[in-house]
This record gives sequence, structure tokens and C-alpha cells, in this order.
Amino acid sequence: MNKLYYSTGACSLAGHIVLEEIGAPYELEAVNLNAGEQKRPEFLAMSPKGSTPVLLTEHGPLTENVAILAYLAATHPEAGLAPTDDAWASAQLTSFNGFLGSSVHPNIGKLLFYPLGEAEKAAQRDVTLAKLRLVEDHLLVGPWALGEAYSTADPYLMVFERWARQGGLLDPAGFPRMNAHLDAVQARPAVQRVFDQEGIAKV
Ligand SMILES: N[C@@H](CCC(=O)N[C@@H](CS)C(=O)NCC(=O)O)C(=O)O
Repeated sequence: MNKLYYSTGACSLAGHIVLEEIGAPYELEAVNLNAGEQKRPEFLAMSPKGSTPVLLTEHGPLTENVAILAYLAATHPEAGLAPTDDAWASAQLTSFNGFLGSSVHPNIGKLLFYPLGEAEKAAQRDVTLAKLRLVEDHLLVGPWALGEAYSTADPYLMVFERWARQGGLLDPAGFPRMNAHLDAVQARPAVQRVFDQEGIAKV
């Protein structure tokens, strides 16, 4: 059985939602980032990167959201969370999730969670807003991230939309499509169950 090491409200929320959408049994273990639990020797012995998420699989520990999401979708094709027989559609999903992991996540994460000086914070805010603008104007197809089919890209995008709304970055006039997407993902029963499990609320 897969076991997800997650941190409340963190990027691991994406894999947690995908596990819940799939509906197969899984285990959860919370890792308190504020208490530094991700740097404890027993955690580092499993995952030397010292961050969450980690998905402990039958093959061993798997890190990186993009890999965890792809692995879960590929091992549960019946859930329909990724294309299975269309190379172009599959590449579009990889491209979308790759952009979230390599561009959106590091920038919004730095803005919201790193101690920055005023000038650096202003610059980081501009960079982050530019990444969000790309998603709003070009990448998000609607109603779901890649169009008509809900996929792993949706909970992954929702994590950063959620952070953006909490951080005052997602004003409804400037980002109507991302706001609508965030609301739609948060309304899903599987997402509500995950929020309850993590002890967090809709934003
Ligand atoms: N590239 C990694 C980034 C993982 C990451 O930065 N996780 C954060 C939580 S959102 C974390 O564990 N931060 C604590 C730390 O690195 O000490 C992924 O996508 O899985």
C-alpha cells in the first residue's frame, strides 16, 4: 500500500488529493515542516532531499510532485487522471505539471515562505505574478487545467492557486479563470475529504 508523507497545506496536497480521487487504500504520515521533522535522521534515511512529499511505494520512496503524480496516475489508469494512449495529450500534461514544479512552485514558495527584504520581496512578487499571468492567459484551458478532462494538473495547480489567494496575489478581476478553477477544485468531494484529513479549510 502506498504511504504519503505530507505536510499540512503544502505542495504534498496535490498527491494527497490524487490518492483520494483514486480511492484505493493508502496510508498517511504528517511531517511537521515548522518543527523540522523533514530533516530528522530517520526521515533523511528514507529521503535525503529532506522535503515533502515522499510517496513510499512497493518499489521504495518516490520524491518530486511531478513524478508522484505521474506514478499514481499510471498505476491507476481506471481513475482517468492522465491520458493513457495519446502521446501528445500525455506530453501536454507533463508540460503543464513541469511548469508548475519548475517555475510556479519555486517562485511563489520563495515569495510566501522565505524571509525576504522589502526590495527582494517586491521583485519576487513581480516574478511570481508573471508566472501566474502565464497560467491565467495561456496555460489554463478550462474548465479544468487541460480542458474537459480533470487530471493530475488540477490538484497540483490548485495548491498554488490556494497559496496565491491566501497571499493576496489572485485578485478576481485580474485572475478570473484561476479563481474559478480554484473554486471548482475545492468543491470536489475528494478535495473536501483531504482538507478535513489535513485540518485545513477552503480559502
Ligand atoms: N521539487 C520538490 C519540492 C518539494 C518542496 O519544496 N517541498 C516543501 C513543501 S511545499 C518542503 O518540504 N519544504 C521544506 C524543506 O525543504 O525543508 C517537489 O516538487 O516535490
